[in-house]
Amino acid sequence: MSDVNTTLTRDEVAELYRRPLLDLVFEAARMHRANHDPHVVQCSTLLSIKTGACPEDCSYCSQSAHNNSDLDTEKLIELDAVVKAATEAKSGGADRFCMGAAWRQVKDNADFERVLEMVRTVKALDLETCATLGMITKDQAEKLRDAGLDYYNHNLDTSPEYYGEVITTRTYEDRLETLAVVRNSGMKVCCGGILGMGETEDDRIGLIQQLAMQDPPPESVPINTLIPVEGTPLADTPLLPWNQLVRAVAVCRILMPKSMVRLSAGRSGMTEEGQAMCFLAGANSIFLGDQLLTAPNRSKNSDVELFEMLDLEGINDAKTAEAIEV
Ligand code: SAM
Ligand code: DTB
Ligand code: SF4
Repeated sequence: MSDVNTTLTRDEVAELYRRPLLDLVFEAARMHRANHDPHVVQCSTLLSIKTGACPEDCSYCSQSAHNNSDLDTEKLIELDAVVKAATEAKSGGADRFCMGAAWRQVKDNADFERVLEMVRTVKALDLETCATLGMITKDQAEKLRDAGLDYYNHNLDTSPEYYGEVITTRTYEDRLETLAVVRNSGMKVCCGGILGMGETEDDRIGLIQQLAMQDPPPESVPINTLIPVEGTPLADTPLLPWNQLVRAVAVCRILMPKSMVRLSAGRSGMTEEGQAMCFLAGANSIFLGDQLLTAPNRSKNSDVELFEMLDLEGINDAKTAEAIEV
């Protein structure tokens, strides 16, 4: 029997979200321990394979041609550069590699053939593979699947109501359609959003409702907090209070008990105690490495120290194993 609640109401999600914080975290931790090893946090590394000059107008994004960030643009990179980055990611302790391209949609051209080759090569390095390339067709999804792509990332970003305040060049419906294409191809779905874009608590609840209502729910749920980027319309957005992030992580864990809940962009702006609370509430994946797609990430060394402090496993390199033994 499916345990997916496709009739989940906004009020049901709100009831969870607004429980006393420590009761909510306690329930999420219980759910986490029933479904996952609570001592393991999976590590992924990101690589931007095509950077900037994106035709979409996502108001948070450094890569949109509509925004004025001072980012250097770059055409689709060569296969060699991907092999180098993936090899380094693996020896640096990641077991998952995610490639992102600043495209509105995938086109059937030589670039797509090169991306397929990238996927084959990264998969052959024995890394879990994920890509986020914008909208894709059924045929493209099947080609990516056949090349060895495990997950396709496509985020809903926020609630249906707030979405139009953030992006106007692609609709919520377009996103749901792309997600259906991915799901039907047999690849795993990676779908989450961004918190701290000036949305209300009700919008955060609405986003989680949309994620948890999918049947089946996404196997992977990235929870990003806004990285404010100079030159974007959201550059001066007030910081999300940490307890809101913890609540969102906990509700995702309770409503999508088997999914990977990824504490994604924005960790650089968080305290270590705040991150610890997110791991307790069920987050079980991070991005490891000094860079996300275009923005800086926490340093790997500080994450090694954090994992040691919290007795967490998941950074798989020899140096870390030694450090943990000491
Ligand atoms: N162009 C593709 C797309 O949007 O479908 C893929 C790349 S896009 C950069 C991947 C995701 O990164 C976005 O959906 C968004 O959720 C997240 N993201 C982008 N900029 C961000 C920022 N400044 N802060 C937090 N998350 C961000
Ligand atoms: C996701 O939800 N977060 C990652 C991944 N999917 C591709 C991307 C975060 C990007 C953060 C901003 C940047 O580096 O440009
Ligand atoms: Fe383009 Fe993706 Fe950035 Fe939107 S989030 S502007 S689609 S790269």
